[in-house]
Amino acid sequence: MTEKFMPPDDARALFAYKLSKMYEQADPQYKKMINIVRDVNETYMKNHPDSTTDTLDRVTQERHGAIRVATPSELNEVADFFKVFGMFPVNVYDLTSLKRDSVPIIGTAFRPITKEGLIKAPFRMFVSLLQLDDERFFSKELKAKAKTYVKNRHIFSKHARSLIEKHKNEGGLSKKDMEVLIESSVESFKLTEQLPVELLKNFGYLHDESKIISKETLAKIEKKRKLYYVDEELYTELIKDGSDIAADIICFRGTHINHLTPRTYDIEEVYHGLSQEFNMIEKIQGPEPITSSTGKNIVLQLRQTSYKAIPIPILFRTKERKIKLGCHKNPFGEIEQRGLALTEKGVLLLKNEGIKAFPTTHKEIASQQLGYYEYSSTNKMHSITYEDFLAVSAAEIFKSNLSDDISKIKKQEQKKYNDHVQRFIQIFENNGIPIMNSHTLYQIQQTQSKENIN
Ligand code: OOG
Ligand code: NI
Repeated sequence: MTEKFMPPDDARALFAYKLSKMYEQADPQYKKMINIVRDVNETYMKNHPDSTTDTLDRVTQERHGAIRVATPSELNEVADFFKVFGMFPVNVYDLTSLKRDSVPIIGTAFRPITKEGLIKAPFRMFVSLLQLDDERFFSKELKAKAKTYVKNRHIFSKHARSLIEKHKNEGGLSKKDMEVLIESSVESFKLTEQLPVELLKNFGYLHDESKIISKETLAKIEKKRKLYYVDEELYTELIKDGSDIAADIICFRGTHINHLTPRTYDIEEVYHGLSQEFNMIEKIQGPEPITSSTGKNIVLQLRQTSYKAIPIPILFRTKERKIKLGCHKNPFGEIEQRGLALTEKGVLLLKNEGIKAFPTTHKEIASQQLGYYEYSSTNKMHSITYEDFLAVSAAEIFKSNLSDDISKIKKQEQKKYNDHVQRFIQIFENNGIPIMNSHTLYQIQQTQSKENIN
């Protein structure tokens, strides 16, 4: 008997695979990075066969992506879409009010919420909502202009939206419908159409920003493909008076994948490998690992690093309605190493006293209830992997395609801002897809493993 609906785990695996294929074209450096990561992981597994909870299989295919959206209505569209793939919002990341380098973003991550789901198709997506209403970042005028610009925008095509609606009504989609939805959505996650080589040749790639393209040349190319034009005036104004992030979010067709991150067992080694050829951010983000008495490091939560975006060519429409070649810094590349999920007590200890306050064995960490563990009947315990993100690291990662001075908040404007997180949570509540807290999920996993022993 064939199944009526395609299982969400299978759909997610296919979606992640197709997205990765698309992304190979979008970021010329991506494949090289993937090869370096795969080599490091294989060597690590050969040398440490029993040292990790997650298999080489899972870690090799594991990715997370990131997209950014402009409005609550776009966020709802995206939430409905990810639900089709068994991905639900977990945790809120407020990047607007960090000690340093705040950005006008509140985000969440859509991910599978069961252990089985994470093993079958480990794919997640960090989704950011631009905080246009935050007056510490945007003037009233600029906010109004940006909002008008994206008012009627959609993330997905009309047909894709009808399939998402069908999923809502019927509780699933056939394999055929799912394949159509995946193909169409992967298209929607592209930054822009790739510019034709002829055009780039004419203008001696890379991007001489002063070059206006003649009507004849454009007409010739537009016969073959649809081109996308970025409003130069708005783009420039957003970068100058708002933030680079806002320009990236507001001025394009919908949203776009801005990185697709593989997972590694050894981020130091990959960082070293990438540094030879890539323009890396300054360092590895996230907590330092614990050096344990056995000589094996214990990685806590998440360590991440990234290489900066190389500018890609885009087309601007000038105020005089001329078309000219320009460039935009996106996408970039990121890698990550995942470690032990900390309990709330563990998170507090790390925040207040730092890594030195931690015991140096898993046994001690578990007995002081600083981390989550799974237990099995043979009296063995395994650390539970952290499946989420970290706000401070995320803000640093944002720098990978922005100018270095990202925080344009003026000192005197740093008054506290309170209800924006609540409003973000409310968007999801109203849509019937409430944001979960990851501690609940880890706690369930730990408790269930103990119950299974008895
Ligand atoms: C998202 C940055 C956050 C991470 O891994 O922390 C992120 C973005 O740049 O849009 O992906
Ligand atoms: Ni990321």
